[in-house]
Amino acid sequence: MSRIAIVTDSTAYLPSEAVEQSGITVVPLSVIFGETSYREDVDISTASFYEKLQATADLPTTSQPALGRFIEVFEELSKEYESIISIHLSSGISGTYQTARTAAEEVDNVDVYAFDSEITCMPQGYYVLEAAKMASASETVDTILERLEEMKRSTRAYFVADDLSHLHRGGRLNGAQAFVGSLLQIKPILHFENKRIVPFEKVRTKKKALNRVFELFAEDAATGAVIRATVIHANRPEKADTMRKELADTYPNADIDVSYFGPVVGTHLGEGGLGIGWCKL
Ligand code: MYR
Repeated sequence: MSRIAIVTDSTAYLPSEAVEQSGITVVPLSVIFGETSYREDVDISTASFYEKLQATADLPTTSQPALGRFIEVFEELSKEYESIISIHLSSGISGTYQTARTAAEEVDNVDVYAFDSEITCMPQGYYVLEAAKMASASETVDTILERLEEMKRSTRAYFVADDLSHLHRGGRLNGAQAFVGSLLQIKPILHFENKRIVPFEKVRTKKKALNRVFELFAEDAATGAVIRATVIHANRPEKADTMRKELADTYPNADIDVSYFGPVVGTHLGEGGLGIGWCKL
């Protein structure tokens, strides 16, 4: 039995087999349609979420897990583990990490280390999988946290939304004041800077934006470094698979998968969003 438990939140959108095999505990965030709250991947699947989104005029909102839920999870794990590493979506876009930190202070019989991934989706998932692998190899908390910081330094993610108004409405788009009058006309490439989502470059069409994201990926991949990458999509699996194949054919040094923007992130990014995230191994 590993002495270190790994916890994350649902926005890592990890495949359920990986979660089960690695013994990871996932705390869900929720999407709210009208009066009804759905924990993502528990009460609502990603497919049903996008169906519901297409059928509703009242756009959903999201909420982070309650403090009490984190306390329950940490207390339960304290029965079997000495330490917990709890890895969360960027503190610049959600209060989840801060809530996990507060819960960590409330529990007595286990050491909880909350880790701000400063990103979300599968790039966050890569930290979680690495931490779980290291925990099962009996590495120490310090070694695992150092490795996660090292991964953070080489992690990149660039993404494009079909309609920026969702991010704007939810208050998750920073540094775009200049674009506000023309939110529907432009397709800026977005990325994380200092934990927040900001425009990286202003581009007029989605095609040009995605080509530029390919170029940014190429700058790292062309060095020959071993790269783990993910093409992330908001209900565009075929497009994501085409992108994955194109990248995999060009860069054999990159291990590329396809992942998705699930309900909570999809609420803010909107259907049709696409991106690539990667880190050097
Ligand atoms: C909450 O209610 O606390 C959740 C807020 C989630 C905000 C998500 C914003 C969109 C993130 C796009 C990420 C792209 C990563 C590659």
